[in-house]
This record gives sequence, structure tokens and C-alpha cells, in this order.
Amino acid sequence: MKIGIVCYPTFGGSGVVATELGKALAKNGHQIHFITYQQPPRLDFFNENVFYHEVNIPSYPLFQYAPYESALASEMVNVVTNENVDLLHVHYAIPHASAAYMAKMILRSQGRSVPVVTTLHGTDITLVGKDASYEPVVTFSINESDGVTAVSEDLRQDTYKHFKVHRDIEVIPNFIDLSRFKRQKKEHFKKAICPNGEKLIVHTSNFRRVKRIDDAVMVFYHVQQQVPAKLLLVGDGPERARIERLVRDLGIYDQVRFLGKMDAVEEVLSVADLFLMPSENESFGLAALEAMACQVPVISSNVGGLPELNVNGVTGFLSNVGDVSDMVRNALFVLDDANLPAFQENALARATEFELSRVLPRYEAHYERVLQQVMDNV
Ligand code: GMT
Repeated sequence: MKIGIVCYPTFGGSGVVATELGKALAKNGHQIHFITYQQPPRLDFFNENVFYHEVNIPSYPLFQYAPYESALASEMVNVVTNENVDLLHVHYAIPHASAAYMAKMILRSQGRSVPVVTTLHGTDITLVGKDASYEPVVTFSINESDGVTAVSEDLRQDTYKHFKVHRDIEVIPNFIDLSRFKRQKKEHFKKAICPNGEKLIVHTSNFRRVKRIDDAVMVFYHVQQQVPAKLLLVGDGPERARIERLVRDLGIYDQVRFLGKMDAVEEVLSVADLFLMPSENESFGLAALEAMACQVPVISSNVGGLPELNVNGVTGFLSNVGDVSDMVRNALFVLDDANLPAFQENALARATEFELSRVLPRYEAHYERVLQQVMDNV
């Protein structure tokens, strides 16, 4: 099959999922055409089945805001026409689903039919999408997609709750490549960060408010008063400067390292003892799955799709959003040497249920169904 994939080429979860899905489909013999405004971070290798088409957004003095959606739709039309693409799969509804609808209509006017599959990832529904500025377009483009998937049951329900969507949404969870995300022997790295055998706690995110990084820092602040520990903060974003100030004000700057954006996050996770995800909302929590695959138990909030991933008392613990005291209690329990090995084992066992080879066929089956439906309707 020839598939056009549209995503945000950033370190965000939706871009990572789209890129990894494209790579896996290419390995399975499909021809994949990525259509984005920049090369996605994890697409830095050669594969004969992978192609990259950059969306060119010409600037013009008249534009205060460059019309990205039009440029994207035009590039989709070009790629489908020139490469004979069978299906477009867009990740993140805004503005990818509406741009795909426009491309589909243009192609239809030229006598070509190309189905569109939209994957909802989270903030496109729970945060940005339901804002009145976008809602009508998001509702319309979800309803007009030929296939719609959501990364958790919670996100599926949220979509029905917040939008007048009257079509099926299939839940296809995020996935993990266990050949890459696995616990590696990195003792020298652990020794360098924790020379005195401290416990290593990790948080990775795009440093946005929704991640509640203050809570992660506060959990660490209380934990390190009882157990010698270090905190690694991986990622970057708008909250970074504020969080650095908080860490300084709490007097724990020597125990906290800001690592910035990292490609090889599995190396850090390989030496971690605990992962923190206290988010305000999280439709799936891909970063937590990456941690679990590296045998790292997770202390998270109980929102969104997180309870579908992190099993309370088994792979870590779930707490109400903002309940730092509960998170501290749970973190201390997990970090206890008598408890840690069981949580590590359970985390990996749970991550295995999301192994790439189990989830990939579900996307392939979804594509087949959508293509069949479109053929039946022609
Ligand atoms: O979390 C973010 O702010 C990034 C966002 C994205 O679009 O990349 O992540 C969302 O999609 C991920 C991949 O499906 C999910 O694992 C995240 O839970 C989801 N984020 C939120 O719902 C806040």
C-alpha cells in the first residue's frame, strides 16, 4: 500500500507515534510518504520505502499568519497525484484533518479518490480542539474522515462528549518498539549521576503546563528528604525557565539535572528507578510506556488514558491530579528495595502488551477496511 503520513515533526508524542508507525509500515513493505514542514526527529536514516516531502510555506508581507493549512493541502494533492498514494493518514486533528479534507475534495474534482484516516492524539480534542475557535472545523473534519482512530478509550469518549461526532472511532493504542526501549547495562552512566547509590527519578515531557512539572519537582523534593535521590528532567518547552527557578528556590539544584531534548531517551530510562507523570491531562502517556518498557515503574495522575496503561499498585500508582502527598507516599513505597523488583517486572510485562508487532496489524486492518468501504461506495 502507498500511504501518505501527515504529522507534527516535533518531539511530541503524536509526531513520534506517526514517525514510528511509518517506519514500521515501511519495514512491512508499504511505501510511506511523510508530508511535514520539517524532517521528523526519528526519520534520520535511509529506507527504500520511506520518502519525505517538505511542505513549503512561502512568506509574503501581507500574511501576519502564513496559510500553512493551504500549503499542506496543496502538498498532499501533489504527493497523492505524483506518487499514486492510496490513502492519507493524518495525525492530530488540527489542522491536518481539515487540510486532508480539502486535499480530498480537490483530488475528487480531478477524478481521483483518496480516503483519509485521522488519528486523534489528545490535546487536539481535550485542550485546543474544543476551543470555540476550532471546534466547528474539528467536528466537521472528524465526521468527514473515512476512518478515525483514538489512542485510548478515554479519548474516544471525550471526543463523543465534546464534539457532535456521529461516526465510529476505533481505539488503537500507542505502541512501543521493545527492541529499542529495553533496559540496557549503563552502569557507568548511573554511577556518574548517582555516585553514592542514590535512587534515580526521571520525568520527560515537552515542558508544557498540562504536564504539571511543578508536581514532579515537589514529589522529588519530599522523596529526597527520606531517600537519597536524584532527578533527571528530559525535554524542553515553555515551562523550563519557571521550573528551573522553582528547583533553585527549593535549594535542590544540585540534585536535579535538566537534560533538554534527547533522542536516545532510552539510555536515561535504562538507569532510572522511577518515572513521574503527574499530568493534568494525558490521553495516553507514551512517555510512561517508554519508561515501563525499560522496566521503570510509573507514578502518575489518574486522568485520561493513564489508567488504561499504568495499573494501580501493579506497574506503579495512580493519584488524583495535584495530590502530591499521595504521589510521595506511593513513590517511597515503590522505591523501597523490597518492592522495586516486582514493580519493575510488572512494568515490563504491561509494556509488552503494547508491543509494536501487536498494534501494527490493527492499523493495517483499519486501512484495509477504509479502502474497501471507499471502493464499495464508488
Ligand atoms: O502531550 C503533549 O502535549 C503532546 C501530545 C502530542 O500531540 O504530541 O501528546 C498527546 O499524544 C501522545 C501520543 O498519542 C499521547 O501519548 C499523549 O498522552 C497526548 N498528550 C496529552 O493528551 C496531553
